Amino acid sequence: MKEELTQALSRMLGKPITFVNQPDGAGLIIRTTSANASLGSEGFQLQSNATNTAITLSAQTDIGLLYGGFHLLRLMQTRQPLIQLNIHSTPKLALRLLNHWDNLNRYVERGYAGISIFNWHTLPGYIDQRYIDYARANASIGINGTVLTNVNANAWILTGDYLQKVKALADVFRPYGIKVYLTARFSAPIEMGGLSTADPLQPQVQQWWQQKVKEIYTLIPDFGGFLVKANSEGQPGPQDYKRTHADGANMLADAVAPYNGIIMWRAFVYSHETPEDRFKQAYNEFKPLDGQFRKNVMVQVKNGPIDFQPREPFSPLFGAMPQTPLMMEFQLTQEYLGQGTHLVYEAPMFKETLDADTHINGKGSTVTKSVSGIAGVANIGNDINWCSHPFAQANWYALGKLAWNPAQSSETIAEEWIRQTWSNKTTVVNTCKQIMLQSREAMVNYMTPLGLHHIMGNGHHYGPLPWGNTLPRADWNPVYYHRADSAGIGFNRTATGSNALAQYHPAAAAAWADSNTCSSEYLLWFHHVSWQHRMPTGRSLWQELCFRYNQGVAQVRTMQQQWQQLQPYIDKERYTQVQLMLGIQQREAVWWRDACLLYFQQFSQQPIPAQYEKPAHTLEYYQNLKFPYAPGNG
Ligand code: BDP
Repeated sequence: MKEELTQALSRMLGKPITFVNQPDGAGLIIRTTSANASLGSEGFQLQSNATNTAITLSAQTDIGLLYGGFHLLRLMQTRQPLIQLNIHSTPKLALRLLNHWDNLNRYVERGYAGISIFNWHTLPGYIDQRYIDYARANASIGINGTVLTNVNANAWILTGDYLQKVKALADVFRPYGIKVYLTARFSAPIEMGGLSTADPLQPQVQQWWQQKVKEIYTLIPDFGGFLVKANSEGQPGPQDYKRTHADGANMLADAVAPYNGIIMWRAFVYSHETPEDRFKQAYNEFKPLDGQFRKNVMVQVKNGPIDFQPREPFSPLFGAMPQTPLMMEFQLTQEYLGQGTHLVYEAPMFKETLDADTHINGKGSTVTKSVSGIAGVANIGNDINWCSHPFAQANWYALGKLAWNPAQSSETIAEEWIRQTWSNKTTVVNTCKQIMLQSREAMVNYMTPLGLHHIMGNGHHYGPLPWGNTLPRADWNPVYYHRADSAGIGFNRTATGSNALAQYHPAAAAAWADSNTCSSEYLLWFHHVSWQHRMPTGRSLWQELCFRYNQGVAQVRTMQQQWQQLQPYIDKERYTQVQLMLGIQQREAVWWRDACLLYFQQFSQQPIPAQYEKPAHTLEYYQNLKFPYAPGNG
């Protein structure tokens, strides 16, 4: 902390900083205190004295002091007054994690910012300054854990050589309050241990994991534990042996329990057989297991029931497993959100889920109340600015800030980030804020308005593919999700359809149950409605669809104009970078709009109203586009 304060303060104040052991009452007084138990192990306090000549930073631990030090620096950097400070801050959630989907060969699954920052080849001998800066950046926003490896796991991370490398990273991260976690490949006892089975109820399998865990904790005494993706998308798991998710999770939980480790067991599952409605899968598999998990197991649930779409209703698992601690999984990397080139500020999307009311314990039972931690699938790579798009860092920032305090508004977080990243000038702050705060809604409008979902390209998920119907599993195909036909469009998830709505508390379901009162944002998530369906705006559904797609394009054009106004205030390099990216975003918004409207028009049989731009090409043209260069194409 001393180092951080010295570095930052000497630069901000333009003079050297001195530390003394016997303060004379003025300046910054730093002390650890055991008196204030309410601060816990990570909280801090910042208080001015009566004459405003001194500020006292106190915490119970060094990590608390570090968080408090960063807070003070943030106040200074964002030009907040430093008089009459009386701040008492503790994290609302205990676990605040990044999940890297980084493979051992440094390819980042769904990564759009270069290759992995973790260079397994040169570790442990070479400690890249980046590891230290990574820890500093994370600590400055309260992140206290990181899963280094992809959920589609490779057992080799658990070999002795790799563990030495993991230890080197853990040693770097420790002073910054960051614990290291790994993904565990369920079949590792077979692949590495030479066993013939990975059945969690077999004693030799249990022993293998116990030995492995002991080896890890000998090297890394504060190792956090494992994140596991099992029996999902081809990953091995306990069901391969006719055991349950609880059997698998508990076996690992028992192995790490003596060392206070935890298991984060993912609920992102869908069965081998094509289900009637993929929406219902995670709930169907996990809800019955509530109460069967060990105390140190957390079930990690994606924010929505399908898969990181531009807008999803909250997953019905939140609130539905009262005996099991849940982790929230958000995706920072923009797999379905324009990937590396679209400016999308995700905080409003995170807030939408966190603030949603599950009604489980009466009105006001927000999703936040049902989680013990938040994980963000990292958007970090070895690009020079970490996240590639200059605005993508805001999503990393927002994740940390919201995990510390989910009550903070998207706007406050945006403003803090803008002031620290771009400038404290009012025009820059206000204009960037406008751009950021409308960006997510713009993206929903030009990609998947009114509750459309999963209509993007196969595999790489780049670009529109509403006509997609060629994959072997029905629920991998866009047509499965939008169900457009001459009668209408949307997925009927009411009692007359798949009845996924029944997975919610009746009071939460009530808001979506009737197509005439369901909010437009979620309409096609839950209803198959006719093209003539009257929307609250007075337009027909078809007209509303045309309106929204065009609105999305208009919003991106507004973002472009707003950015242009900032040219005098932004350095040329970053100005140009954002300008060019917005150009791509605008062209892709037009592409999404035209491809989707032309395709859906085949069913609606109605014209695109005359006030809107006409598509530049035929539907066939869009259907024939190929993208061998799309990231994730294999
Ligand atoms: C999907 C991604 C895939 C991940 C999977 C997961 O397309 O790359 O492996 O989620 O979360 O969104 O496990």
